Amino acid sequence: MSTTERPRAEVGQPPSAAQLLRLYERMLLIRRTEERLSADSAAGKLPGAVHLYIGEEAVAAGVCAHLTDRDYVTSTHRGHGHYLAKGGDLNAMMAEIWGKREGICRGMGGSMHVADLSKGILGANGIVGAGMAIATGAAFGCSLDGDGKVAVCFFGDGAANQGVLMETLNVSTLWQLPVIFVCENNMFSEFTPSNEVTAGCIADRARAFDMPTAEVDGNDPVAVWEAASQFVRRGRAGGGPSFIEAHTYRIQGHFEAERFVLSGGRYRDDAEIDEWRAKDPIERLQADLLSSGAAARAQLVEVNARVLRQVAEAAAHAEAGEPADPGLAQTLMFAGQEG
Ligand SMILES: Cc1ncc(C[n+]2csc(CCOP(=O)(O)OP(=O)(O)O)c2C)c(N)n1
Repeated sequence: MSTTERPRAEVGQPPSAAQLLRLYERMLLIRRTEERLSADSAAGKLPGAVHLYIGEEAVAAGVCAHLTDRDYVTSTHRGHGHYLAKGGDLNAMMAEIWGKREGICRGMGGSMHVADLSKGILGANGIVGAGMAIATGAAFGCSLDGDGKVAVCFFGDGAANQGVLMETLNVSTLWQLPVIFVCENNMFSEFTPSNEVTAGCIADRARAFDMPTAEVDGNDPVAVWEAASQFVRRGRAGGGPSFIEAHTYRIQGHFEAERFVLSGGRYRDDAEIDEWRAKDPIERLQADLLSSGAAARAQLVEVNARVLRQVAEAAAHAEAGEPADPGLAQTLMFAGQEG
């Protein structure tokens, strides 16, 4: 399947107007949150690095639209979008990134470890590729429970070169586990273009296991939504694992402030970034909503205002929070030791 084609087989119903509007709001929430994080990072207000997902929102939102709190997701070092798309609390995530006690991990994890087990968010993860084994283990649990839950594993094109991908594709196929692998091919692994470190087509690695596979335009929210709809349904019904390769682009740096480590060095042209800005998934969905009559402009303006208010409130809540308690680092190490 070409990168621009939508998967046709067993696609089922396209999203309704209400579903599209929810998708739009979720993507906008991720975008506005990260724009605020970008500004706060530049102002030196955030402890530690933040890896932003701007431009890739359609992938997390389009997939997680099909999940409930009982399903699981594993994430990456670029995890804010997955957390919010899966229904994680914005205030608690923002406070976590600010290193505050009110954070979802009491400020002990920061940006790269936002997690909420009550929502099935098994955690962002600084270890590239680590989510694959965690998601596959969660899917094994789902299959033992036998009640239709699924696990989704988000990972990057760089992570696709970790050996654990082969192990998890193998065992999930062998045991027909309800896991959906979602490779976010954003064309870079840190400062290296994907084509310098990644051989062949990533989706072919899943095809080698005869796994149902879709290659989609990851900047097309409807294409992602439709592919995920098909595969999540399949996983819930006991149809085993599946694989989505979503072609997208990282608009921001690998992390905010990357220019300080690059000290003037470049690894891509501005023209390439501009080319991808023109394929913005949120603007694309907005244009679709307006042209199809699924939403009126005033409605979208209102959604934008509501999202901006939520983000401003979350940032104010985080800024006013109490700094994390370093003593907790000792007691949160093992279950049951909490202070
Ligand atoms: C096991 C491991 N190796 C290397 C790194 C350093 N590292 C951090 S992010 C990254 C690139 C990951 O690229 P990709 O999986 O494509 O995700 P993206 O950053 O593009 O979202 C690397 C190599 C790491 N964190 N963990």
